[in-house]
Amino acid sequence: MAVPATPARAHGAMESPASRATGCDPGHGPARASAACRAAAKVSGAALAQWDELRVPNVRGRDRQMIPDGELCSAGLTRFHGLDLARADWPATRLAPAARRTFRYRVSIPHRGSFRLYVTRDGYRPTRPLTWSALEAKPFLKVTDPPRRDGAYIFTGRLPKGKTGRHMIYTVWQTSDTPDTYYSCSDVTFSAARKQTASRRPAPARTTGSAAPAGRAPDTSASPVADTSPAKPPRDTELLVAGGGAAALVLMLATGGAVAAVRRMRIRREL
Ligand SMILES: [Cu+2]
Repeated sequence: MAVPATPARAHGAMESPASRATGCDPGHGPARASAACRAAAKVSGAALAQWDELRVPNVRGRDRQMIPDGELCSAGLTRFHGLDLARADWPATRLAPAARRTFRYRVSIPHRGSFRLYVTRDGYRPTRPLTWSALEAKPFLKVTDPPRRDGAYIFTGRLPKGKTGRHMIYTVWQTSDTPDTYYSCSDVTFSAARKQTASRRPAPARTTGSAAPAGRAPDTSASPVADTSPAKPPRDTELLVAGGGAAALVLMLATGGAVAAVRRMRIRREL
């Protein structure tokens, strides 16, 4: 695979939540040592150093016609096919559903343009090749020409609500000053933060006297989850390291679930 000498004009990819491209960047990618990135490197080799080159010219919004199913994460580019690997252990960023969050889109050279962020539908399985039909039809966030700071476009938006577990955030950056559109796959895991669950619990207790069902799950759609979550700029450490494979992740989730269950039992006893 001959990589032509690239002129010093380049581009970008989603950095937070980390995309497969920035995560597996052999230079600085926070996930570069993971099993998934190493498997991707076996397929894509040195191409993974070009984390900002997942771009296709002249798409002009026809993403679904131009980028083939199963190749969304490589933008249909053969040299990046390692990023399409369908595996359960891609390191994923933990997100709280419906929370406000700051996104960072890393750029090597800026462009004008619009970002569209899509999330996968319920039932998404990372072990299947990612298809357009696995994504919700409409983006949950659209931003045009956001400000740029410290080598990244920064924008804030609300995460999709009602999501749990493993999902993909698919980011399309359609530039307006070049013919190119860029594509990024960010593996994420939606789970409500523990302290949000705790702080929400006392509310139903004050309505005692009524026949409020004590064991009912809180109505997350009505809860201002975002206001309780810190809006601090995301860092590399937010990556769930899936180094030991999916087992570690499952263990973490199972442990978290057990802790929540114990807390629920305690609260119910106090009522
Ligand atoms: Cu560029």
